[in-house]
Amino acid sequence: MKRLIITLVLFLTLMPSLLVAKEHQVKMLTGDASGQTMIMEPAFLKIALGDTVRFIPSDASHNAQSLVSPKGASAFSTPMGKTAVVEFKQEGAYLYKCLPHFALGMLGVIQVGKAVNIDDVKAQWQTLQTGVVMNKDRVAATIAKIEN
Ligand SMILES: [Cu+2]
Repeated sequence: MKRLIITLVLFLTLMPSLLVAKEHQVKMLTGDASGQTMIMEPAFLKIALGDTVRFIPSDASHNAQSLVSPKGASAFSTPMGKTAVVEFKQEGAYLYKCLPHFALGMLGVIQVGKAVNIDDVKAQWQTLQTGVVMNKDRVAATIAKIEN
């Protein structure tokens, strides 16, 4: 009986963190208050496995689509200029872009749990960065925030 009660208490204590997925927000902004342009806000976001992210464009010209994802994760692409929610079901780091503003450095990172693919993201950025002409340092700084 005592063991049953302990099990029950443990279950009830851990249950909220296991079952309740959180929703996070990323704003896709043409400009922010500090004068930065074509920016994901926040550019780096750490979430838990199973959490969702609501991508909110400031106007019709932005979307979010995955560039580098962990192995086994499905790619995502939100509709242009529309708010959309993406669920992250695979652990690891996701590098994503706004399709029209990739060259302007409109990229972001979502880390889901442990960044199991950190080396792959950093290696692929070395190739991808040749296509980014603006805000390249900002993207590099965002990628540098990925850690295990
Ligand atoms: Cu954009």
